[in-house]
Amino acid sequence: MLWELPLMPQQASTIAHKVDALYLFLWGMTAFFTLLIFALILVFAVKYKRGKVADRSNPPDTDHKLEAVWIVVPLAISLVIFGWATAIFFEQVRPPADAVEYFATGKQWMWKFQSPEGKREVNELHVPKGRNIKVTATSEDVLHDLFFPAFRTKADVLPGRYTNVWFNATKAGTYHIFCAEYCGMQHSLMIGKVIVMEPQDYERWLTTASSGTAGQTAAAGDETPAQAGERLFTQHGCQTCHQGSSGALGPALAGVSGAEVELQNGEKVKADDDYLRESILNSSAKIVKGYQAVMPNFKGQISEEDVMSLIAYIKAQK
Ligand code: HEC
Ligand SMILES: [Cu+2]
Repeated sequence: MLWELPLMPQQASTIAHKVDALYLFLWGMTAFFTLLIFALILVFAVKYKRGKVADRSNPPDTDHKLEAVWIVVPLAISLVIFGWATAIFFEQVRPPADAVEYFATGKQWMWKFQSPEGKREVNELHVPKGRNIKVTATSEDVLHDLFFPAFRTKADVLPGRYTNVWFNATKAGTYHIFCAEYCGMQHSLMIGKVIVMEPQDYERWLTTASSGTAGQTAAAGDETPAQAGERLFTQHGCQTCHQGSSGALGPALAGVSGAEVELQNGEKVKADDDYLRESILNSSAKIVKGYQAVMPNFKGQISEEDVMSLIAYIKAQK
C-alpha cells in the first residue's frame, strides 16, 4: 500500500514497522479530525443558513457533560500517543546488550565508518542482516546527524562526545544514509549507502573486499579497532605510565571501562566512553584520586578515529 509508493522509505529494520504504525496512527487521527471539522462546518453552514427555519434560541451556557467529554477524550488520545511513542523511543535509543559495535566519524562532508572486524569505509557501510548493530559516532568538526531512513533511526553526531544509533536490519539491500543536520555548504552532499548483506555474503565480503574504499589508504591494514588501539597505546607512549603494575605513574586501565572512578575532588564518575575520551584528550579535566596530574593532554594529537580505537583497546582489557 503506502509503502509500495515511492513516498515512504523501505522498511528494513526490526523497528521500522513500529515507527510506521505510530506514524500512520497520527496521520489517521489528524485526517479524521480534519475531515470531521470540515464536515461539521458544512453541516452547520447549511443547517443555519440565513432564512432557514432552525432553532436559534440561545443554548445553555454550561454543560458539564460536554466539558468532561472534551477534556477526557483529547487527554486519553494524548496519553495513548505518549505511551506508544515512549515505548518505541526507549527501544530506539537503547542498544541491546549483545549489539556489535561499529564506529562512525562525521566530517564536513563525509562519513567514515569502521567495523568491529577492522574494515574502514567512507560513505559506505556494509553490515550483516539480522544482527543487532550499534554505531558509536562522533564528529571531527561540527554538528552532524547520522540518519538511516530505512531503519527509522538517527542520532545527532557531536564533536567532543559519543552518541549512538542501533538497528537490526531485516532485508538485504542498499539503503540511504543521510546527514540530517545542516552542517555547512555541502551538507546536502553528505550522503552514503548502507549495504545490508546476508551473513555469509558479509563474511565473504570481509575477507575479499580490499580495505579502504574511496581513496582511504589501507595503512592500518585490517586490524580490529582493539588491535589498532594496542598499537597506538605503544606508539603514543601510554604504556610508560599505564603498564598496569603498582607504583606506576598512571592507574591500571584493565577493567576501568564501565567502572566507577573516584576523583581527586571526592566526586565519583562512571567510566563510560565519554569519560575515557576526555581522560585521553583532556586528562587534566578529571584527575583520578591518588594520582598526580602528570598525564599530557593529547588533544589535537590523536584523531577521533584513533581515540575510538584506544577506547576499544581499553575496553578489551578485562
Ligand atoms: C606521563 C604519564 C602518562 C602518560 C604518557 C599517559 N597517561 Fe593516562 N594517566 C596518567 C595519570 C597519572 C592518570 C591519572 C590522573 C588523571 O586522571 O589525569 C591517567 C589517567 C588516564 C585515564 C583515566 C583512568 C582512570 O582510571 O580513570 C585514561 C583512560 C588514560 N590515562 C589513558 C591514557 C592513554 C590512552 C594514554 C596514551 C595516549 C595515556 N593515558 C598516557 C598518566 C599518563
Ligand atoms: Cu553533516
